[in-house]
Amino acid sequence: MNTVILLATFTVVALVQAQMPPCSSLDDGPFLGTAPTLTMDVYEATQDDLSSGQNDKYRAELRLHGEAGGTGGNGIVLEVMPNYQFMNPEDTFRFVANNSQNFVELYKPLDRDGPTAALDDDINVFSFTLKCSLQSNESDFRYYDAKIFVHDVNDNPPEFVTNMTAPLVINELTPSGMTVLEVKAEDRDISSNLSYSLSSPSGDKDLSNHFEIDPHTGHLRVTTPLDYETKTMGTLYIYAMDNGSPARTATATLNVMVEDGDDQGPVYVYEGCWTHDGHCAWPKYTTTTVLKKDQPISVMPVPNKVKAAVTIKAKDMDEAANPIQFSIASTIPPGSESMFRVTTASTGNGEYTATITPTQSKTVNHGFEIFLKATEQSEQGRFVISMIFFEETGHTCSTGGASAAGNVGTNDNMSPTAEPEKYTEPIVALIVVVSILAAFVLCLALAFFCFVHRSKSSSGSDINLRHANGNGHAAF
Ligand SMILES: *[C@@H]1O[C@H](CO)[C@@H](O)[C@H](O)[C@H]1NC(C)=O
Ligand SMILES: *[C@@H]1O[C@H](CO)[C@@H](O)[C@H](O)[C@H]1NC(C)=O
Ligand SMILES: *[C@@H]1O[C@H](CO)[C@@H](O)[C@H](O)[C@H]1NC(C)=O
Ligand SMILES: *[C@@H]1O[C@H](CO)[C@@H](O)[C@H](O)[C@H]1NC(C)=O
Ligand SMILES: [Ca+2]
Ligand SMILES: [Ca+2]
Ligand SMILES: [Ca+2]
Ligand SMILES: [Ca+2]
Repeated sequence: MNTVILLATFTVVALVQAQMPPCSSLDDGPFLGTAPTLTMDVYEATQDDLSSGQNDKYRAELRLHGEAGGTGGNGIVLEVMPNYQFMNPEDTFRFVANNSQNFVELYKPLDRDGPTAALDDDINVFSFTLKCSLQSNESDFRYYDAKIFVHDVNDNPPEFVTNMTAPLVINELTPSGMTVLEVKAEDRDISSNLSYSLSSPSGDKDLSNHFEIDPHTGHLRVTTPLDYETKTMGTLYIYAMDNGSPARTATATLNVMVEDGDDQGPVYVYEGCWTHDGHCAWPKYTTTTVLKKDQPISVMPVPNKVKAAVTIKAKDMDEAANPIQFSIASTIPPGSESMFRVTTASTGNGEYTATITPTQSKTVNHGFEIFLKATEQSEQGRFVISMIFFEETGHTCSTGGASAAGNVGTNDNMSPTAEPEKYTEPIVALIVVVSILAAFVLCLALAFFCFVHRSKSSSGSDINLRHANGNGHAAF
C-alpha cells in the first residue's frame, strides 16, 4: 500500500516535471522589462578564493527548467546576448548543471571594487539578456533579463590620500584646538565609512598627548600646546580603519617637527652658576667698592668657580632669539642709577654682554648693589635681573644673595669710613672659639687666686694682687 502511494507520488512529480518545458522559469519571476527577470547573487573573488573550494559564495542557481549543456530531450542551450553593459559575463561566469539544477558559476577572479575608490569603476551587477533554447529544437527559445549581483568582500585596506611623507611642521605657539592637518583616506570597498585614530611609538607618548584626530573627519588638532624647548620632533602613527568585518586598517607614519616660537625670556650665562631647569637661577656677581670714572667695573661670578673676573652675559632662551638690552633696574640704596653707564654688545652667537662703567670716581659702601636687568627686545619684553654686589677689596668671600640686603649701608653719601669693618665667616668663627677658650682660662685663674688668697690671708698678698692687676697680665 505504502509502496503504491510512494510510486504514485513519484509519478505525479515526474509528470509535473515533464510537463514544464525546458527553458521555462522555476519561479514566477517578476517582469521588470520585456522579459521575465532572473536574479543571481555571488561574491567577488580572487584566484585564491576560487581555489579555496567555497563554491557556494561564487555561484548562484539559475532557476530554469532543463539541463544546461545537456544532450538529452531536457537539454538547454544558454547564450548571453551581446547587449551586456561594460563586461561580458561570459568572461568570468559559466553555466553549469548538476543533478538537474543549473548554476552560474564564477570561474575567473572578479574585482568588484575597481582600481580606485571612486564608484564609477565598481562592478556591482552584470545585466544582460539570456537566451535559452532547446537542445532538441533551436527554434524553440525564450529570453530572460538576467542580473548577476556582485557582493562586496572587504578585501582592501583604506589608503591615505593625504601625503604624509613630508614632516608636519608646527609652531609651538599653535593654539589648542587648531587643526594642523586634514587627513583623508579612501577605501575601494563598498563599506568605506572610515574612522581615524592616532597613537605614537612608546618613546613619543608625550608628543601624541598633544594631539587628537577627529574619528570621522580626520582633522588632526592640537589639544595642548607643544613646547619646542622640551621636544623638537617626534612621530605620530595615523590610522584609518574601515567598517568591514573583519575591519582593515591603514597606518601612516607622520613625522612632526616643532618649530620654535617666542615663549622664553632671557637668562644670564656664566660657568658654575646655581641652576634651575638647566639655566642660571639667581645670577649674582661681586665687584669692588672703588669706582673709577670711565673704567668699566670688573665682576666676579657667584659662586666663583672660575676664580676669575667674567663678562656679564645673557641670552634669549628661544632658539629664534631676540636681542638683549641691559639696563640698571635699580640700586640699593636707591637713586644711584645715574652713577653708571650700561652698554650692551652682541657676541654674535646669540649672547649679549653688559659693560657697566662708572660716570664718576668714587668709593661706595660695602653692600652697595646694582640690579641689572636683561630685557629681550620683543613685544613681550621678558626680562631677568641679576645682582651686582659691591664689597671692599680684600673680602673675597661674599655674603649670599639673600642676606645681602641686610648689609646695605643707609648712608647716602657713600662715605668709605662710615661702614664698620666686616668679618668673613671663618674669621668670626675663630674669634668665637678664642673668646670661649679665654673666658675658660680666666675663670680657672680667678679660682686659683681666690684659693691662694684665702689660704695665706696675709696683707702682702693684697699688694701683690693689686700689682698684678696693674700690669694687666693677671687676667691670663
Ligand atoms: C553536484 O551536486 C552534488 C550534491 O548536490 C554535490 O555533492 C557535487 O559536488 C556537485 N558537483 C559539482 C561539480 O558541483
Ligand atoms: C520547434 O519549435 C518551434 C517553435 O516553438 C515549433 O514551431 C516547431 O514545430 C518545433 N519543431 C519541432 C520539430 O518540434
Ligand atoms: C609626497 O610628497 C613628497 C614630497 O613632499 C613627494 O616626493 C612624493 O612624491 C609625494 N608622494 C605622492 C604619492 O604624491
Ligand atoms: C559611520 O560610522 C559611524 C560610527 O563609526 C556612524 O556614526 C555613522 O553613522 C556611519 N556613517 C555611515 C554613513 O554609515
Ligand atoms: Ca576596505
Ligand atoms: Ca571589495
Ligand atoms: Ca620657544
Ligand atoms: Ca624670547
